[in-house]
Amino acid sequence: MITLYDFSPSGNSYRARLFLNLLGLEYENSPIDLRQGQHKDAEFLKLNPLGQVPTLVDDGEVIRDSCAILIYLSDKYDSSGNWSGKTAEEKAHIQEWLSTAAREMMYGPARARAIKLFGRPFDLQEAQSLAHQLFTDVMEPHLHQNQWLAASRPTIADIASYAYVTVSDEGEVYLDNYPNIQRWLKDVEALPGFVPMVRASS
Ligand SMILES: N[C@@H](CCC(=O)N[C@@H](CS)C(=O)NCC(=O)O)C(=O)O
Repeated sequence: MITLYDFSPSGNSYRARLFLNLLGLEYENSPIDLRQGQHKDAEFLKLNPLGQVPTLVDDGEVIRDSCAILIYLSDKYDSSGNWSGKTAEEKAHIQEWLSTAAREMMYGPARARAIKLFGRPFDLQEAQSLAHQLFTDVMEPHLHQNQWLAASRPTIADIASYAYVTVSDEGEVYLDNYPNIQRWLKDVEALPGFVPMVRASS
């Protein structure tokens, strides 16, 4: 039995939730309310000493970190290898995007959103500028040439990247100048099993 500990407005949690649904896997959702500080409860810290969501438990195996969860689920439950990459080149390109999702995506669009929605104490202009740099220099040109991020089909690179791009407007980072990113968002949304991100502002 898979249990996902998550917080619905969290984009990192959404990465795991979206992928579980795309794979059609049954799982139990265990909400951890960050606003109530539940992620620092002793019971939860026993599972994930970092006190972060998402955390996934599968048959006693505890996986923390959204990208690690994507790797785990694809390796464990997608025997085709479509999601996790089939060649050295695909695997390397997927890893590039997972690293980008963990760094540039977090310091850019995710941070801008966290400042606007949750009052996190960072520099909004800097985060918005990093987001536009990522979109302008990296994602838009790549998606102008390619339908998907890391292969000729969707992979976990797309799932990791989609979460914070789709709600970038919640950090007042708008996608009007990025037609290829907008097209790619729609392509992800057309995947069978897709579930939308819970917009924190809704
Ligand atoms: N690298 C981790 C980051 C997880 C993370 O920062 N989660 C946030 C919610 S989006 C959290 O739990 N924050 C609470 C805290 O760090 O105290 C991942 O990708 O899952």
